[in-house]
Amino acid sequence: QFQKAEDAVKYRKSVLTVMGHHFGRIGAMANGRVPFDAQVAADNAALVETLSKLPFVAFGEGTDKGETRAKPDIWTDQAKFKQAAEKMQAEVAKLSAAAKTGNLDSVKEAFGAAGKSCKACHDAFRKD
Ligand code: ASC
Repeated sequence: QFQKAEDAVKYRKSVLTVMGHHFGRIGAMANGRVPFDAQVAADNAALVETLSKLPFVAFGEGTDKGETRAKPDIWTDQAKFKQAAEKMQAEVAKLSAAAKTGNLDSVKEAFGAAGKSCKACHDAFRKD
Protein backbone atom coordinates (compact mmCIF):
# COMPACT_ATOMS: atom_id res chain seq x y z
CA GLN A 1 0.00 0.00 0.00
CA PHE A 2 2.87 2.41 0.76
CA GLN A 3 5.97 2.72 -1.40
CA LYS A 4 8.12 4.11 1.39
CA ALA A 5 7.94 4.27 5.18
CA GLU A 6 7.74 8.06 5.02
CA ASP A 7 4.64 7.78 2.82
CA ALA A 8 2.95 5.69 5.52
CA VAL A 9 3.92 8.22 8.20
CA LYS A 10 2.58 11.11 6.12
CA TYR A 11 -0.63 9.21 5.40
CA ARG A 12 -1.45 8.33 9.00
CA LYS A 13 -0.62 11.83 10.23
CA SER A 14 -2.81 13.35 7.52
CA VAL A 15 -5.75 11.11 8.36
CA LEU A 16 -5.42 11.79 12.08
CA THR A 17 -5.21 15.55 11.42
CA VAL A 18 -8.37 15.53 9.30
CA MET A 19 -10.10 13.28 11.84
CA GLY A 20 -9.18 15.71 14.63
CA HIS A 21 -10.61 18.56 12.59
CA HIS A 22 -13.99 16.90 12.13
CA PHE A 23 -14.02 15.65 15.72
CA GLY A 24 -13.37 19.23 16.81
CA ARG A 25 -16.39 20.47 14.83
CA ILE A 26 -18.52 18.20 17.00
CA GLY A 27 -16.66 19.27 20.14
CA ALA A 28 -17.44 22.91 19.47
CA MET A 29 -21.14 22.03 19.59
CA ALA A 30 -20.81 19.61 22.52
CA ASN A 31 -19.05 22.32 24.51
CA GLY A 32 -21.51 25.02 23.51
CA ARG A 33 -18.99 27.14 21.61
CA VAL A 34 -21.16 27.01 18.52
CA PRO A 35 -24.91 26.33 18.29
CA PHE A 36 -25.92 22.68 17.97
CA ASP A 37 -26.83 21.69 14.43
CA ALA A 38 -27.83 18.03 14.36
CA GLN A 39 -27.13 17.64 10.65
CA VAL A 40 -23.63 19.11 10.95
CA ALA A 41 -22.93 16.90 13.96
CA ALA A 42 -24.12 13.79 12.14
CA ASP A 43 -22.15 14.61 8.98
CA ASN A 44 -18.96 15.22 10.94
CA ALA A 45 -19.42 12.15 13.11
CA ALA A 46 -19.93 10.00 10.01
CA LEU A 47 -16.67 11.38 8.61
CA VAL A 48 -14.84 10.66 11.87
CA GLU A 49 -16.22 7.11 11.88
CA THR A 50 -15.00 6.50 8.34
CA LEU A 51 -11.63 8.14 8.94
CA SER A 52 -11.10 6.12 12.15
CA LYS A 53 -10.71 2.99 10.03
CA LEU A 54 -7.82 4.35 7.99
CA PRO A 55 -4.72 5.18 10.07
CA PHE A 56 -3.77 1.82 11.49
CA VAL A 57 -2.66 0.08 8.31
CA ALA A 58 0.01 2.79 8.12
CA PHE A 59 1.76 1.66 11.35
CA GLY A 60 3.54 -1.26 9.68
CA GLU A 61 7.03 -2.55 10.41
CA GLY A 62 9.74 0.00 9.66
CA THR A 63 7.45 3.03 9.99
CA ASP A 64 8.81 3.94 13.43
CA LYS A 65 11.37 6.42 12.09
CA GLY A 66 11.41 9.92 10.66
CA GLU A 67 8.91 12.69 11.32
CA THR A 68 6.81 10.82 13.81
CA ARG A 69 5.92 11.00 17.48
CA ALA A 70 4.95 7.34 17.47
CA LYS A 71 6.41 5.52 20.49
CA PRO A 72 8.25 2.19 20.04
CA ASP A 73 5.55 0.57 22.19
CA ILE A 74 3.31 0.52 19.11
CA TRP A 75 5.55 -2.19 17.68
CA THR A 76 6.65 -3.87 20.91
CA ASP A 77 3.12 -4.10 22.33
CA GLN A 78 1.03 -4.51 19.21
CA ALA A 79 -1.88 -6.19 20.99
CA LYS A 80 -2.29 -3.23 23.32
CA PHE A 81 -2.05 -0.77 20.42
CA LYS A 82 -4.67 -2.72 18.47
CA GLN A 83 -6.93 -2.74 21.51
CA ALA A 84 -6.60 1.04 21.90
CA ALA A 85 -7.33 1.55 18.19
CA GLU A 86 -10.39 -0.67 18.35
CA LYS A 87 -11.64 1.09 21.48
CA MET A 88 -11.44 4.43 19.68
CA GLN A 89 -13.17 3.01 16.61
CA ALA A 90 -15.97 1.63 18.79
CA GLU A 91 -16.41 4.96 20.60
CA VAL A 92 -16.55 7.03 17.40
CA ALA A 93 -19.07 4.56 15.94
CA LYS A 94 -21.20 5.21 19.04
CA LEU A 95 -20.70 8.95 18.55
CA SER A 96 -21.93 8.65 14.99
CA ALA A 97 -24.98 6.69 16.14
CA ALA A 98 -25.67 9.27 18.85
CA ALA A 99 -25.35 12.13 16.37
CA LYS A 100 -27.89 10.48 14.06
CA THR A 101 -30.49 10.67 16.86
CA GLY A 102 -30.12 14.45 16.92
CA ASN A 103 -30.04 14.47 20.73
CA LEU A 104 -27.44 16.91 22.06
CA ASP A 105 -27.08 15.22 25.46
CA SER A 106 -26.31 11.90 23.77
CA VAL A 107 -23.79 13.63 21.52
CA LYS A 108 -22.11 15.26 24.52
CA GLU A 109 -21.79 11.95 26.35
CA ALA A 110 -20.51 10.06 23.32
CA PHE A 111 -18.14 12.89 22.45
CA GLY A 112 -16.64 12.73 25.94
CA ALA A 113 -16.12 8.98 25.75
CA ALA A 114 -14.63 9.21 22.27
CA GLY A 115 -12.26 11.99 23.36
CA LYS A 116 -11.08 9.82 26.24
CA SER A 117 -10.26 7.02 23.82
CA CYS A 118 -8.23 9.43 21.65
CA LYS A 119 -6.35 10.63 24.70
CA ALA A 120 -5.72 7.16 26.12
CA CYS A 121 -4.01 6.08 22.91
CA HIS A 122 -2.01 9.31 22.69
CA ASP A 123 -0.89 9.02 26.32
CA ALA A 124 0.26 5.44 25.81
CA PHE A 125 1.63 5.57 22.27
CA ARG A 126 2.47 9.14 21.28
CA LYS A 127 5.43 11.19 22.47
CA ASP A 128 4.30 14.48 24.09
C1 ASC B 1 -9.42 16.22 19.61
C2 ASC B 1 -8.18 15.84 19.06
C3 ASC B 1 -7.69 14.85 19.81
C4 ASC B 1 -8.65 14.52 20.88
C5 ASC B 1 -8.05 14.54 22.25
C6 ASC B 1 -9.09 14.25 23.29
O1 ASC B 1 -10.17 17.08 19.19
O2 ASC B 1 -7.58 16.36 18.01
O3 ASC B 1 -6.57 14.24 19.66
O4 ASC B 1 -9.69 15.48 20.74
O5 ASC B 1 -7.48 15.79 22.48
O6 ASC B 1 -8.54 14.35 24.56
